[in-house]
Amino acid sequence: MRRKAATWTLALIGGTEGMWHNLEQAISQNTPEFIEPTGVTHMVGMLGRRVFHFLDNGKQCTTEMPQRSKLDHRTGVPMEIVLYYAPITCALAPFITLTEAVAKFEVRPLNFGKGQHTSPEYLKINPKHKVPLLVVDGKILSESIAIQIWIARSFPQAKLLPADPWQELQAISLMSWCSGGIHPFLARINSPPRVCDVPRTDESVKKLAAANLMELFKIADDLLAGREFFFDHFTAPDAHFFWCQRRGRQFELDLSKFKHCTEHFERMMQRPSVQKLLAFEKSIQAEFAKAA
Ligand SMILES: N[C@@H](CCC(=O)N[C@@H](CS)C(=O)NCC(=O)O)C(=O)O
Repeated sequence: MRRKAATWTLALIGGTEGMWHNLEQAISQNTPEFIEPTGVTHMVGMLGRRVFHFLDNGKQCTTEMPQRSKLDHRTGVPMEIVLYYAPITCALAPFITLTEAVAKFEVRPLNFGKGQHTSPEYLKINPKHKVPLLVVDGKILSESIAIQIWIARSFPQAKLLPADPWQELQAISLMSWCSGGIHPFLARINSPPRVCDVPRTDESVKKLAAANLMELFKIADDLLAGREFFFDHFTAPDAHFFWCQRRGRQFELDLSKFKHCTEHFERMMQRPSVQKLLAFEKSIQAEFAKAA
């Protein structure tokens, strides 16, 4: 016990990536809420997943785990992670998981209002003209689910997918459902003419999409009954579903009858990663409004 606590102290003071990794491992194996006198710094608790509260010579201090880089497994050199993103979109989900992983990443916001996603430069890297798009050391990865799996594999300490192989597949299945089952109906409400060019049918397209979504949110509500998250802790599907639910609410679907979904949404809103995302989104929207 004393050796582990000493590791924590070192991690708090030294703060190299390896030390923080040790600290995190120590925390996952022990309860963080103990006081262990180890020289000058005493760990007294953990606020959220990454913010630590400790005493330094009797003075209360709070520190945040520094962002970590994904290291290239051959060279050991930190990899450059870039997320192409746009406010409101499903690119919010990988922003949340990268933040949960305390990953060091750069966000390149695209202004959809100005058509930046259909610019020749962007089409060169993503002919699908969509976000999210992840670029890792110049290598391009599209599609939310592949991106989420890459993040989960690259930052295993964040446990963004369940450890059990069958449960992991269940998580991938859930994300596929968010992306291929729920998202297309949300997209229809967002832009009915993209799926039906018969004049004066917009309202009908929206109504049908909303009815389908109600059925899908009911399924999610049943899955979330009696649980905080889809699995026994926060995982990537929670981030993806959070985005689906947020979009549904933005379209003023009445989701209030889905009690477990509502509780999940509120729980997600409390997470520091989501708070960070919302603040970031606001700043980008303000920037885009100025540029309009
Ligand atoms: N299947 C893709 C869907 C991505 C997607 O539809 N993104 C929307 C934003 S939510 C987008 O970029 N739309 C722009 C467009 O279609 O031009 C995924 O899951 O990554």
